[in-house]
Amino acid sequence: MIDSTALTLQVRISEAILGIALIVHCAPSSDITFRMPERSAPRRAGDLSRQIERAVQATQIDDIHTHLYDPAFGDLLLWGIDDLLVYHYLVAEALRYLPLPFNRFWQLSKTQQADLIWEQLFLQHSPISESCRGILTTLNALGLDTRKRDLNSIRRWFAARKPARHVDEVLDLAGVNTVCMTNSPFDDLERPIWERGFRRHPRFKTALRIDPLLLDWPRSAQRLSEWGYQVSRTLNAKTLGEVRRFLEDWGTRINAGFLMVSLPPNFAFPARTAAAILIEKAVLPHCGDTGRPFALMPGVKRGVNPGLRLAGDGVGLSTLAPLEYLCATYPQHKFAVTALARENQHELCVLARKFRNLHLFGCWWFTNTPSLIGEITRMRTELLGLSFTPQHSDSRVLDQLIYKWRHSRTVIHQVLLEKYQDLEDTGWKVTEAELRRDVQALFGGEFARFCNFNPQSDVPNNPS
Ligand code: FIX
Ligand code: ZN
Repeated sequence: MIDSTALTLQVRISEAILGIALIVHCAPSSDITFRMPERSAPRRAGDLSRQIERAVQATQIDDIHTHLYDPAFGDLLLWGIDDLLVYHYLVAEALRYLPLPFNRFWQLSKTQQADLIWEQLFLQHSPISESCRGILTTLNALGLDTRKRDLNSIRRWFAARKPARHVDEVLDLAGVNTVCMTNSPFDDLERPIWERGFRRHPRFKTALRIDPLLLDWPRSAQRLSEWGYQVSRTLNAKTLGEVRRFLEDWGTRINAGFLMVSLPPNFAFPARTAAAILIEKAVLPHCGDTGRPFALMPGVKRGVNPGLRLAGDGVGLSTLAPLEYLCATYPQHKFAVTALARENQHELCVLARKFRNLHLFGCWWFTNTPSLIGEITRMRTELLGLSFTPQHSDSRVLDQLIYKWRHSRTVIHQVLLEKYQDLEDTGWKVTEAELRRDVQALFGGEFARFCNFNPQSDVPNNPS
């Protein structure tokens, strides 16, 4: 029921609007026509949702950060149920329940660890965490019956897979076109394979990872010198020149798309630390010469609980002043950034509005959960439109591509639906071709544009 005061108010408002409309319409110097909001034949919400879903499902993704390896790296490419179960995300969750000293857990074989994790996280408790649910999404998508809860039959199914075919089948099932690896010359298992040379799989791209170089210089100095670079522990001109030669050699050898480092929350720049000096005097000159972007991943506290090994890293709020300084001081350089702390996301968006040499990507690690992907993606669209990359998978096990992208696609679809619905409410109609264009931008197109873009000029370096 509408009471009479409300009715009177409504009539007055309508009259006022009509009055304004007449004034605007009659004003001779204006070509603006004030119209009552009108929605001509609005598309039904269900139709819009289906069109967005089609675009989100059909668009092949370029996954810009994973820890997967080209199949030529043999056992370094992890896949199958046991690797899925011993993923460090699940180890951290299982060891909360397991009444076992950490070192006893690490003494077990991979199969035994996987058995324990399955027992604790899937049988003793319902598998509702994001990482547990991910395994079930993956198995279900591969056609396995999750209702049976039969780990051994799942193992038998994977054992019958041919690895070479499995790679392409998983990429196809995940709707992923290419994955970018994390390539480290400091990894003793990986380095010799690059040195020997191999035939590259066309769907595996490269990024040069330099955490040890920047964050553990004394040890890296020793390694570089073993590899024939004339470096001393002191960061003098000769040493910095040799570090540049090292970056050049490895950037070329692996054909790196960009350089990458993860950083602790208190990373400082400029500063008199080895990391800051190396960035200023070796990494940035290298990026300047080659046009390679530098990807920074701030916010990780390594080894908060070392007994958990890879599962023992934590998160901290980063100071973003160093990033602001980098973007402002090196406008010709390109910085791709994902921050680990939820609380850093808003400041990062604002920073990206100020600096077009800054590209935000992904919901990294502890933020790769449906609720946080939704929140962060919504915030990014509201502040940056479509000029960011909402997600990377960070997969360590091939089959994870299936769930990480299924779950992310679902959330990205929801956010886009809200955003396009808001547009439709104004009368604006997005065509299906425009939807596809926008989703392609989000799923790799925008990152590719950023990589080819010269932030100093008005036109892309490489218009294509
Ligand atoms: O530094 C990184 O690239 C992180 O993604 C990893 O170190 C981390 O262990 C991980 O797998 C997160 O997803
Ligand atoms: Zn990673």
